[in-house]
Amino acid sequence: MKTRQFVDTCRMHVRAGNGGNGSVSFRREKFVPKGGPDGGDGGRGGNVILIGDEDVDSLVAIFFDPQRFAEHGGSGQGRRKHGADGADLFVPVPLGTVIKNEETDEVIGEITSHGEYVIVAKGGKGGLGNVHWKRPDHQVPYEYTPGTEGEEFYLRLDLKVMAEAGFVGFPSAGKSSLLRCITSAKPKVGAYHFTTLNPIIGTVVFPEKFTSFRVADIPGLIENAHLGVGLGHSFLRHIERSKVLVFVIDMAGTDGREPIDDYNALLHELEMRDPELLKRKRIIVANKMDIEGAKEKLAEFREKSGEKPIEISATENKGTKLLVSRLERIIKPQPKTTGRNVATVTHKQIKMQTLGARTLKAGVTAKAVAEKPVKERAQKTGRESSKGYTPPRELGGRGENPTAEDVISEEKLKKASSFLKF
Ligand SMILES: Nc1nc2c(ncn2[C@@H]2O[C@H](COP(=O)(O)OP(=O)(O)OP(=O)(O)O)[C@@H](O)[C@H]2O)c(=O)[nH]1
Ligand SMILES: [Mg+2]
Repeated sequence: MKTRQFVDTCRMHVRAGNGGNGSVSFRREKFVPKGGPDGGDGGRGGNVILIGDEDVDSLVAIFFDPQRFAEHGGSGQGRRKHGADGADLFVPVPLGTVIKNEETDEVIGEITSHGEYVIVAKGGKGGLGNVHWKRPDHQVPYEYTPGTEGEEFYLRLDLKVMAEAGFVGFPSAGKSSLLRCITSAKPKVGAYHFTTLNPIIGTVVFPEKFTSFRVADIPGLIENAHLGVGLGHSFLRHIERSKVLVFVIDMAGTDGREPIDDYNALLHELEMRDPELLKRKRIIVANKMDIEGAKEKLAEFREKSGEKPIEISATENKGTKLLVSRLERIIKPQPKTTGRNVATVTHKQIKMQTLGARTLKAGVTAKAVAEKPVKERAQKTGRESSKGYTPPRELGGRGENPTAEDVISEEKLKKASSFLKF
């Protein structure tokens, strides 16, 4: 069966939950005649949130399941019961995901670290129940507001793999063999060109230091890759953010190639992609040093290029330790913090932020909002109690929220639901 394990671009259809409707209800109870209106508010719809997860490597899960819809808010009910809030939908994405609106091509956000998130579709607001319209001269209100619709978008996700080191080299130079030596990744190795068809990420782990860094092996580059020859040069975007580029050169000159020509061709291809890539730190690896004649070619290469490559034999696993220690010195990996499960760690914080979002001013951090006493926050946002919401002035209320058009009038309601008996 043909399987697909790596996807670096995909479409996604997101829809946040609608807000629940406000309720129209009147208190009916023994010994409480004409108990008055008691219709509660609707709950808010769930948001769709993309969250960075370092354990996710590609967009394949979204590619096969592109429609992600969050839960709707529940409707309000009698006895002033507030409808349930729709649950937020968290979609884990790999680090390095760029999120674009497909229609406008506008970049909505970019996720580059573990736990970082972007709310891509906001849930609708819950409607108001009829309890908000009660006045001494309007004791039987039938007004309410429906919940607003959740946002809906078509997105384009593009992945630029976030690996600290990236391998570049001609096909069959031994990039995948080298990745096998220094990480536990198991990319396919073959004695034919273009064995690797998509980027492979491996992790170099230092268990005693609790650190690690990631290395990307991308498909081979050849002359004129920027014109689309071979597999093209679009894979270079996966190493665009690498701190260090590792040039893997076949020093044995298999197929009659000259190592120095390979090196110059690689530099040219990088320049055609982005001249900035030439300023990146680079390590040159002279691979296949076990093959006869490699030593002479290396001497020639050194002379012509002025570089000092690291001598390696990937098949015999020689010289790889030196490469790893050089990479470590440049990358300086930091120990990771605990509590890596993004969904559980951040869910609470995000909820706080989305609830407090309307009171967030410039310079006020989400943390400060989260630390404010709940009551104070609730009164400001009008979330915990319904006091914050008042009908518009035209309808006898004190506030501006909601507007007159939002309100379903008594007349409209009766027309629509003449069968209802209140
Ligand atoms: N003798 C020798 N052969 C090597 C060495 N490294 C790789 N090879 C061989 O070279 C061939 C290609 O190796 P790969 O690791 O698949 O090369 P690659 O650069 O990943 O190639 P693509 O994926 O096609 O771009 C395989 O047959 C390897 O066994 C080495 O150090 N010494
Ligand atoms: Mg390969």
